[in-house]
This record gives sequence, structure tokens and C-alpha cells, in this order.
Amino acid sequence: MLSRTTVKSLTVPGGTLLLGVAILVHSGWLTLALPALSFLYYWAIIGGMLLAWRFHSTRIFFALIVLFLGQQTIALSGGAHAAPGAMVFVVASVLVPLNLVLIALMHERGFTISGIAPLGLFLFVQGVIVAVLARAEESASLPVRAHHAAAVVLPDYALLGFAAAGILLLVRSLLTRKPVDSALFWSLAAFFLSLYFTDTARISVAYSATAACILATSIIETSYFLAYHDELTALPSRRAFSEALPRLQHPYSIAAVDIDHFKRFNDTYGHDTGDQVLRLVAAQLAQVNGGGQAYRCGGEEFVILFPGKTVREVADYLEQLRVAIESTEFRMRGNDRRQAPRGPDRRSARATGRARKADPIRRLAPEKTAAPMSVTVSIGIANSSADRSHPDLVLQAADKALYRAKGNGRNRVETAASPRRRNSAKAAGIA
Ligand code: GH3
Ligand code: MG
Ligand code: MG
Repeated sequence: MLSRTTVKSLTVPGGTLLLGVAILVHSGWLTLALPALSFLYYWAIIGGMLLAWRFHSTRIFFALIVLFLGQQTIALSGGAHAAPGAMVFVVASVLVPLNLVLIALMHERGFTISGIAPLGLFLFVQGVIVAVLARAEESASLPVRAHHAAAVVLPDYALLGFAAAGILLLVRSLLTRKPVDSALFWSLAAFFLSLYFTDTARISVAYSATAACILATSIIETSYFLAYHDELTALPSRRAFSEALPRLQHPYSIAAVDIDHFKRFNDTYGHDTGDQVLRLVAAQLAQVNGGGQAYRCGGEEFVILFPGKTVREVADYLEQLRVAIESTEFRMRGNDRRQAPRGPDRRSARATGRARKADPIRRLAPEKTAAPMSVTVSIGIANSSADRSHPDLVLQAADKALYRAKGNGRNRVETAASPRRRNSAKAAGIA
């Protein structure tokens, strides 16, 4: 099923902006005149392009150009009902969805000549073709079907193009949950509405301005995403965790998670394989049940926050998680193998040779075979209580419990003892 984060990443702000404008436009509450709306449209396009350039987002930059060219072509053709240029109108309705899909599939390559030349040239060629078609077709008959008063009926192939592009962009944005992808989907929807209402210039321009706004805001959203998410695993980062921690209100639980013998894993299989494993483990942590939110707080150290839950309520979910990670087998990809690990692991590469036979990781995957591997995690949990009222204290207690899990043989979940119980045990001379 769709998670809350996925739904949020798809609908806010793109879908919400578009819905808001649709309500304003069709209820008659939008009283702005055409020049004011046109100003907003140009402002959004130019402002968005400047922002895209400043934030090195060539995809948004080109998407805004596509939108602008599409809109201009349609405006110049005089909509679907003007005899000359009707072909241009149809061509633009096919090319805009096609280009937005291409942009969605493109990698961000920066504002260098080699980065922008291919798509820039491609757009230029399209522009020339559209211009030539417009000339050649001055007296041709309209390829557009009959229409009713306010809306335009596009030919079937243009509708199909829109639908296919829309589905592609929607699926992609659900898969990646990236702001750029959801912005491309919603701007395509807004462009379609702008096209559909070409006859009513105010409505059409309002939708075009919305499409440009949606693209521009995705740049800000992307910056937020980069600042608050870890690049390797895409989990919320330490910064997000530091902000979430003080917001917790009793009762809540914190789980500290650390991968077992991960240094040895890196030494054995190389840093790149280690990175892949980190991604896999992170993906499993992100799926934890019980309303937990996972964060990557350090190299291979994660924290899961469970607002409103006690240790008793989350222990089973964490045990399920531990078992799921333990039983997940993965295979190394041939070219990821690195004999000499990178960075700080390099020093210990020699030392591991001695311990090879006893190494549980290596036993799972003997050298030169693609046998499946797995890793395990140790987890320490603590919840807030009268004695542990500050989140830092709960985190410390979870860390202590994790330390105990490591000491007790790893691959286990340990719960922090309640401070009161510990004190009474001390008083009785038990601990
Ligand atoms: P323990 O069971 O006691 O936790 O043993 P450990 O080897 O996992 O010990 P520790 O947690 O101190 O090791 C951290 C290691 O994690 C060091 C480094 O090799 C690895 N590591 C940290 N960050 C990354 C990363 O981003 N990528 C990879 N591949 N490895 C990392
Ligand atoms: Mg570790
Ligand atoms: Mg560690």
C-alpha cells in the first residue's frame, strides 16, 4: 500500500497547488485580470529558470523551457480553432508530454556545455520542425475534432500521448518519491488543463502559471530533501533526527540500531558492497511497523523513533525487523568486489586475514563464489518515563541497551532497564 510519506510527496505541494487554482478559477473567486495573470506566468517561468540555474537543476530549467515553448506555440497558433497553426497546436500537445517524460528520465548533468547541449539541441530541432509545419500548413484543414463552447477536444493521439506520459510520470514519482518527478507529473496535468481551456485565456494562463510555479517550488523542495536526507540510503539524516528528538512527547520509544561486525564486512567485501548492504538494511528499517521513523545517524548506526509507543508495544516489531534483516540474503555483484578497502578500513585489511576462518560473514560467502551473504543488527530500546523524561536520557539508555546487546553476543534486541528497577536492584546489592 502507499505509505503516508509517498502520498505526501506526491500531493504536496504540486497536487495541492493545482487543486487550489482549479477551485479558484472555476468558482469565479479568481478575479485577477489577464495582464496580472500573464505577469505571474512570466514571473514564474523566469524566476523558476533563475532558481534552477542557481541550484544546478538542468531538468527543471529545461522543463520550464518546454512549458514556455509549448505555451507560446499554442498561443501563436491561436488555439485549436484558428485555421492556420492548428497543426502546431496539436504538435505542441504531443511534444510537451514527450519532452517532460524525457526530462524525467534524464540524469542531472549540471550547467556545462556537454550537460545542456544534447537536450538544448533536441529542443531547437523540435522548434524548427514546428515552425516549418506551421508554414507548410497555412491552408490545411484542421486535425482537431469538434468542440464545445469553453473547452477544446484534442485528437485521440494527443490525448493518448498525455495519458501515457501522465501514467509514466506518476509511476516514476511514486517509485522515486523525488520532488522533481512529482513536479513533472503535476506540471503536465496543469499544462493539459491550460490546453483544454485555451479558449478562455485567463483560465489557460492561470494553469500555465501554476505549471511553472509547481516546477519552481520543486527546486526548493529538493534542497530541503537534500539537507534533511542521507544521500546513500535516502533515510532522514542526523539533522532531521536532531530536530525530531526535542519534539517528542511522552510516551515514546527510541531504538538504537547498529550493524554487527560491519567493519569486518567492509574489509572482506569492499566498501562498495558495504554501501549496497547499508542501502538494503536502511530500506528494511524504513519499513518498520508500529509507526516508527528510521534515521541514519552515523556510518552504520541508525535510530528509530516511535512517538506515542512504549517499549512493550514496539519490542515485537523490532524483533521482527531483526529477524527480517538476518534472513535477507543478497549476492555481491561481480565488479563491486574490492580487494583493498577504501578509507579507514584499509588499515585493518591485513589483520582480517588471520580471523578469516572464524568469520561468520566469510563463512556465508566463501571467496570466489557468488554465495549469498547476510548481515545482522543489534538493537537497544528505551522508552520515556518519569525518571527518563528528557529525550537525550532516553537515547542514552537505548545506546546502553545496544551496548549490552553487542556484549551479549550481537544479533539481538535488548531493552533498557527502567531506572527505578535498577536503583532498587543496586540498593538490594544485586547489581
Ligand atoms: P560492532 O558489531 O561492534 O558494531 O562491529 P563493527 O565492525 O560494526 O564496529 P563499528 O560499529 O564501530 O564499525 C563501524 C564501521 O562501519 C566502520 C566502517 O568500516 C563502516 N562504515 C561506516 N560508514 C560506512 C559507509 O558509509 N559505508 C560503508 N561501506 N561502511 C561504513
Ligand atoms: Mg557496527
Ligand atoms: Mg557502529
